[in-house]
Amino acid sequence: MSVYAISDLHGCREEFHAMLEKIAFSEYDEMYIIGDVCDRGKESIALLQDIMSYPNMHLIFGNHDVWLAKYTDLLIKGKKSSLALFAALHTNMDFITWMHYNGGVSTADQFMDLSFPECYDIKVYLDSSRTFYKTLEIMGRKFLLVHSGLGSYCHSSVSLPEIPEYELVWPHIGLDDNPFDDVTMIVGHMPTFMYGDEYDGRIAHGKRKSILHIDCGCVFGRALGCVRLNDMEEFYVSSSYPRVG
Ligand SMILES: [Mn+2]
Repeated sequence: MSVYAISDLHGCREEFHAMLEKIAFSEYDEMYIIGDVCDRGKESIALLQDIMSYPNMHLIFGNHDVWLAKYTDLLIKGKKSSLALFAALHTNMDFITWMHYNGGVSTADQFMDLSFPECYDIKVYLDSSRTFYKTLEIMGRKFLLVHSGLGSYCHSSVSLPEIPEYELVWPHIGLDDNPFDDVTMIVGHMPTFMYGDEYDGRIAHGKRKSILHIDCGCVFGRALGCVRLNDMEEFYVSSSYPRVG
């Protein structure tokens, strides 16, 4: 049995399935998706539905998953009458930020094209899988999986349950921002090319601390990265998206 971590799929469904094939993902394996399934890419909702169909895939929320979970009710209302959406677009800055600046429009369109039962399935899934970090121990090695890192709570005396959700999905962290000496952190959120050209399209490793940044910028035309936690082998699938950023 192998345990894998992947992050920031952002609707890159084709690349995700290519990765599952590459690693020969089976029913005996586990996959942790460290946030941001939807937005920006082409097939956000179909990808989310694929993930929902695997009992051995586990979602840890990222900021984009928080948005979708927060607004499923509004989008379902919008299917009945678009007035609800118009009202939100005039009054709700957070909704506008998701829609206009973070790729939410295409996700919302795809969601509202579904049948009502499919919409409710997604709502129930997101409500029941609302998780912001996961600790694991594999082959004697301890892991902490979290979308953006520990934000301003990055100190070794921190108690994970006390960290506000916002700090686990939003702040951009440094390459070495792991406060623990005996825990390997696996994070996404920040495409690795933003840490420097030498990391472009590759998983970035902390220089002094045990931390892997695994968002290789697939939706920005780089690559989809995945790491097998049993032996830390890395896998890559090239992106079909145009290179931006
Ligand atoms: Mn993110």
